[in-house]
Amino acid sequence: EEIRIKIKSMFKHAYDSYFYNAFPLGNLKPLSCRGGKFELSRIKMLTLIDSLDTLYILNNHTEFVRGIERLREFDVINEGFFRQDENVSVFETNIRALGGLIGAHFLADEGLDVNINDIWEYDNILLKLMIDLGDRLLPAFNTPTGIPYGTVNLIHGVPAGETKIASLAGAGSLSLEMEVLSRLTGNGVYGRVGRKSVEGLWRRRNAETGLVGKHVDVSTGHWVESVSGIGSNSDSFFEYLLKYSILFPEHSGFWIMFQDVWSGVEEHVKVGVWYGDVDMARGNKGGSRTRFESLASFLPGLQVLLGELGEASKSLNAFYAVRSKYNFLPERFDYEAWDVEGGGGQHPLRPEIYESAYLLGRALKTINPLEDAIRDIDKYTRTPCGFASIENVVTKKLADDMPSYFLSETLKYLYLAFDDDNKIHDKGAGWIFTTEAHPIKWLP
Ligand code: DMJ
Repeated sequence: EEIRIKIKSMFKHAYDSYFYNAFPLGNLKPLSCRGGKFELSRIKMLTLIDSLDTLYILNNHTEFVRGIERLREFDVINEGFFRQDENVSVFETNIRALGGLIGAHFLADEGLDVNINDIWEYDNILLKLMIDLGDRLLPAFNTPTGIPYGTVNLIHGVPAGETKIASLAGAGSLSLEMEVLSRLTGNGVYGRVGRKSVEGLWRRRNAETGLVGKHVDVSTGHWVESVSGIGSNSDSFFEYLLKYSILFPEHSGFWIMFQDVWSGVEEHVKVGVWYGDVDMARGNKGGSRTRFESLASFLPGLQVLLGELGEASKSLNAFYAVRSKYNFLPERFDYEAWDVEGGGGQHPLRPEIYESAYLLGRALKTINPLEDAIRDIDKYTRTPCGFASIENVVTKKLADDMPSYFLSETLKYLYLAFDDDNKIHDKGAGWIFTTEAHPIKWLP
């Protein structure tokens, strides 16, 4: 109970600080105590949208309702919440904003243990905002391959001269939110474009190794970066293939696609417990880069979903050894030199290692020792107005940024790891978390 209270108070500090210093801007700058915009999705109230379902899960139902009402007000004043003349990353906007609205909608609509409708009448306002946003993302998918552009302007569509190069994770991690939006609205278009983009990427895997590259040209479908790996620019592509196949087994193609590419990763990328980047045609026979990226620590969580608990424990232990060296995972770590890779010492408050620890802890019915992680976050990253990313894990120098996923993911997973009775765990209810930790479930 003590630790849950601690995490709630950390969340409150982060959330209140955002409100006092940054709202209605998207992000908080926790060193200069002011608001800013998240460079890749410069939309208003982004941190609020990303935080809504965490508020509910941490039992702050009053603020959850107040937050939704704040979105409604802006929707009225702005004549359309997302009528904002901003070029945004399709991926970041999908996972943070669309996913945030979806998670909050599920909880407002049916709730977990508390039915919000006892204190306030939910009228599907979030669904209205989702449709507004989903429609504004759609122009990005209009390419010869179905693989979407990385950026779209929320009013004018794809900007003139926009790069045709998209990342694997960026183009291939839109399927869950888009499918849920289709099922919520009865309009199949969102789900179709989401599926088509994944299939477009999968079809272009290497015929020998099954591996996919990290960057692709959306008009020709040619890989422009043939490096293959599970970390940066790739991670959630694999996560979404698996989660989609679990949540929507009626689309059996997703399990087949997952097996195709994941068996390639297991055979041609993995070396011991590490998955360093390789060339997609040669795999690790052509050598691999001895680099572990913090983003890749979603891996034990994925192994848990696959039922590979032994493998999950091994990889989590390896990643924990890196974390223990610096109290935090650096962005890039050379596991041969056993040192931060030059220039890769940042730690932007990422959740992946805690997410994996949470999932493995649930599967093994133990609580992973996350107290030290919570203590370190509080000790090194708390500032008078929020929590700050770390510029360098060695010196612990801070950076003026509190990413919205710190509230939507990092603190949520840490809390849930210690909240055994939370209804979100109920097996029968079938909740699954998106890559931004927004809870979703199957719908007909
Ligand atoms: C989040 O936005 C998501 O987890 C995404 O998949 C990766 N980057 C951040 C967290 O690290």
